[in-house]
Amino acid sequence: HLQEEHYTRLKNRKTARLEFYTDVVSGLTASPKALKSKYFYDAEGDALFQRIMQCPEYYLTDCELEILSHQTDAIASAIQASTDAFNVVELGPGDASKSSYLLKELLNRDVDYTYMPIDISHNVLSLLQTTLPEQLPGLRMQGFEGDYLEMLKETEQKGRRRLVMFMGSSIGNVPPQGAVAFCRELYNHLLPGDVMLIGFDLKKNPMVILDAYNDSQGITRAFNLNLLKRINRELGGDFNLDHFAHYPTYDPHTGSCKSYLVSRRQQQVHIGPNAIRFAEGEPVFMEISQKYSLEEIDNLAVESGFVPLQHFVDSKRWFVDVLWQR
Ligand code: AVI
Repeated sequence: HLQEEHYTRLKNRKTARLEFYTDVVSGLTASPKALKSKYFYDAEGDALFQRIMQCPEYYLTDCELEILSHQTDAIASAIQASTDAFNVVELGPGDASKSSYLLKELLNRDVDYTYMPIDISHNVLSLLQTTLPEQLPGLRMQGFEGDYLEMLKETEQKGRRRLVMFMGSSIGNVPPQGAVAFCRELYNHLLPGDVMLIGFDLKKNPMVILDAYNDSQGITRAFNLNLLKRINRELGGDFNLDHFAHYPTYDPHTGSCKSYLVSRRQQQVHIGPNAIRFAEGEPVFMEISQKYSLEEIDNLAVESGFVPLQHFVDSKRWFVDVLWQR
């Protein structure tokens, strides 16, 4: 059994590598050039994102932590009012530092549930497996390794609804139309009565937003450049990181915060057998972090079939966790 598991993991790694390669080459030979931000998160990218979350400019994490730590009671009550027996699923739990407030409150209320984190990273899940039961005695937990939507099927349990948490404004990392498609997929993978708790970053003073993606220590810059480093290491690329500049933007009308890497000169980069030309000043689109208004979020719920139940905003009204029901 262990051998089989090991073999599947190796095989998965191989297909993942191939997909990374084709995504990168097609993205960089397209016009305009683009890379997918999901590839930011190798071990070094994970560590850089941890450091971003510690930056004074990156307000998102603090705001959402404030919501979960200060409004735990209201959130738990709203969930209990909307469903009977349920399990708690979390998409991309990280270290579960946000969700653990709610998990703890539910344990205190003697709610009988299983915590089911879903992540593509084996490391994330095995780390949680050791840290969480210590932190939350009595917690029943079952991790699911894989794609969010695929694994969501596996979390179905007869006679139990699900609370599905998707924190951290990860939903902002797809463009608004993609968010509608993703939420519709979620809807299709859930059952009537299931609820979602989703974190969204709100529109606010554009300077506050731009600063969050242009921190003074240059960690966000390193986070973007790290993808080039990853391409060099994993795909045999020869990017010179000094030849690219980090260019963050925010459009307060659309709420789209987009970052680019701009080629500082005319140059040619090789990735395996591919030679890729960059003009001087040519941008590579790296990431979107979409910001929403509360009204836009309610519309997104309705457009994808959900009923918006409640908003939980932080004291600055910079971030919201919303409760939706299928
Ligand atoms: C993971 N995600 C919600 C972060 C964001 O704010 O879009 C990723 C990030 N990119 C730059 N800084 C943080």
